Amino acid sequence: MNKKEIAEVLGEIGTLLELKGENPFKVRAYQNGARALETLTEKLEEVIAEGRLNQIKGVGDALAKKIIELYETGQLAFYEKLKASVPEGLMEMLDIPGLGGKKIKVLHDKLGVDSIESLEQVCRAGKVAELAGFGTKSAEKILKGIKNREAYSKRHLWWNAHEVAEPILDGLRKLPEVARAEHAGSLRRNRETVGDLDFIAASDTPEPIMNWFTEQRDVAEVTAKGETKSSIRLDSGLQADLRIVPLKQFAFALHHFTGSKEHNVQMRQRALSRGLSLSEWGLSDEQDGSPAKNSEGIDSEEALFRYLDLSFIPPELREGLGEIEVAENGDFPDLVKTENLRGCFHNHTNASDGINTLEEMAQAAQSLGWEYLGLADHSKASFQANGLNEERVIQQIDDIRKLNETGKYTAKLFSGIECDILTDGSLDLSDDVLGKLDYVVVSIHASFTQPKDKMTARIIRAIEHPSTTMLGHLTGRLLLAREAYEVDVEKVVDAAIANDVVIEINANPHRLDMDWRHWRKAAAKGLLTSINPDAHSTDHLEFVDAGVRIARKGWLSPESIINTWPLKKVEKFIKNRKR
Ligand code: DGT
Ligand code: CA
Ligand code: CA
Ligand code: ZN
Repeated sequence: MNKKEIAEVLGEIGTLLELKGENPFKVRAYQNGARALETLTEKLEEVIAEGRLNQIKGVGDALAKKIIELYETGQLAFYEKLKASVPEGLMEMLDIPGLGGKKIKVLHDKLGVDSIESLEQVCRAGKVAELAGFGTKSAEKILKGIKNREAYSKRHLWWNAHEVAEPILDGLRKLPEVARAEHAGSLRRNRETVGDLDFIAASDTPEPIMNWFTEQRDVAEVTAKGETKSSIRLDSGLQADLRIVPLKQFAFALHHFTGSKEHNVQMRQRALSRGLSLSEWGLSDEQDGSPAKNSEGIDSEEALFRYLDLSFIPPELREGLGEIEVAENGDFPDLVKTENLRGCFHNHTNASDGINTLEEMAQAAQSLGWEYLGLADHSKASFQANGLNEERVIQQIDDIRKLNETGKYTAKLFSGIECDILTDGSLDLSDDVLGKLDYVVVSIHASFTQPKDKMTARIIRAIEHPSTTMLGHLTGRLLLAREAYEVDVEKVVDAAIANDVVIEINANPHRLDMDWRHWRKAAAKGLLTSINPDAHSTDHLEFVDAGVRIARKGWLSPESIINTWPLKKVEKFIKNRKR
C-alpha cells in the first residue's frame, strides 16, 4: 500500500473506533497518524527503511507497527476485525454529508438507528430534531443526504461508463453478423453522468449477436433477451441495452436512441409540421403511414437532418436547448477537439498532494506534444494536501525557472499556484509572493456552507484580486458524491468577464465544473476558459479529454479556450492579466 492508501485506512480506523464509542484519545491518535502520513514530504519507503517512522510527529511505536504491516502486506488484522465488528448499516451512513462517527454513534445509542432506512424513519418522525447536538436543520440535511445518496447510486460517471462501453462496442463491431454498431444515449451525448448504456447494431441475423451480448464475461444478470432488444446488468452495476435493427433503419434508430428525449420531441414536431411522422423506424406519411417520399435513401444521421433541412447536429448538442434553430440557419461553431490543446494550467506535483515530481510532469506534457504546462500546487491553508507556504512557493518558482533554463524539456513550464480562497474572499498567500508567480488559480477548499450571497461575494472578491488569473472548480461539486455549494453562477461569470479572469473547466471526471449548461451563454458574453485536468499524477493529464467533451457540450470552440492558444499568445495573456 502507498502512503495515501495507508492514511485512508488509519482515518477509517479512527472513524470505526468513534462509531464504537472508544476512548477519544485513541480515536485522535489514528486521525493524527493519518494526517502525519498525508503531509509527509519524504518517501515512506525511506523512512521505514531507516527505522525513523516512530520519530515522526503523530506516529508512535504502536502506530508505526501497524503502518509497516499495511505497507508490507497491504492488510491489517486489527482493521479487518474492527470492520467486521461494526454493523454495515452504520458504515453506510458515513456517506451522508454531516454525519461522522460521533453523530452516528449518538443516533445508534439514543434512537436505535442501524441502517439508512431506520435513519430516514426517525428523521421523518421528528426524533432527530429533538436530539441534543442535532436540531431541525440537521434532520433536514440528513434527509436530503439520504435522497441524494439514492439518486447517486442510480448513475455512473461518464468516464467510468465510457471505460466499460468501449470494449463492448469493439466486440460488437468485430462480430461478422454486425454491419454497423454505435453507442447511443447519454454516453454519446457526453453527459457528465450516465444512467445506462445504449448500443445500436445493424444486422439481418440478430440471434448470434444477442447471444454474444448476453454471454459476455462481465454480465451479472440478463434482465431481458429478445430478438431486437436485450438488456443486461454488468458486474460494475452498469446496465446496458442493445437494440438490433435492419441496416436501412440504422440511422433512425441511432438518432432516436441517442436522444435526448427533449431533442427527439422537437425533431418529431418538425417532421409533423411537414406532414411526416418520425420514429426510430423511419419517416412516414402522417396520414396513411406510407414511407415518406425519397426517405429510403437515408442511411446516416447527416442524411436524416438534411431531409428535414437541417445541418448536422453534433450528438453532444442534442439537448433540446436551441440546437434545432441553429441547425436551420446554418452551421455550428467549430467545436474544440483534444488535439487542439497545447498545454494546461491546473496540475499538482509531489510538492503538495500530487504523486509525480516536477520533472516527471514536464516529461509527461512533452510526451503529449504540448507546448507548455502550468504547475499549480496547493497553498498552505490546504494543509491536508501539504499546501505550500510563501517560502516553498519561492523555492518552487526558482526550481521551475532553473528547469526551463536547462532546455531539457521542450514544453515550457509556468509557475502557478492553486491558492485557497479564504472564508472572507482574501487569498491564502501574500500579495508579494502571488505577484512573483506566472499565474494564479484561486479555489475554494473549505467553508462550503456559507449562504449564497456570502459565497458569491467571497468568490468575486478573489476574482478581483490583481494576481488572479483563473478560478478553479467553481462550485466544488463532486459528481454523485457531493452537491455544489450555493453560489450565483451568473454573477461570478460577469465578475470574471469584467476582470479578464478565466473560469476553468475542471476536467477531473468527478468534477466537470463549471457545468456545461452555463458555457454557451457565458462564452457568448466573452468569458474565457482553460480546460484543466487538475492532475495529481502524470496519468491524470489524460482527463483533459473529459474536459474537452464538456467544452463541446457547452458549444465552445478553440478561441474561447486559452490552452488551445499558442505559447506566445498565452504568455502575453497571463502577463497582461497581472495588472
Ligand atoms: P440515461 O440513460 O438516463 O443517462 O439517459 P439516456 O438519454 O441515455 O436515456 P435512455 O437510456 O432512457 O434512452 C436513450 C434515448 O432513447 C433517450 O435519450 C431518448 C430515447 N428515448 C427513450 N425513451 C424515450 C421516450 O419515451 N420518448 C422519446 N422521445 N425518446 C425516448
Ligand atoms: Ca442510457
Ligand atoms: Ca437505455
Ligand atoms: Zn482544488
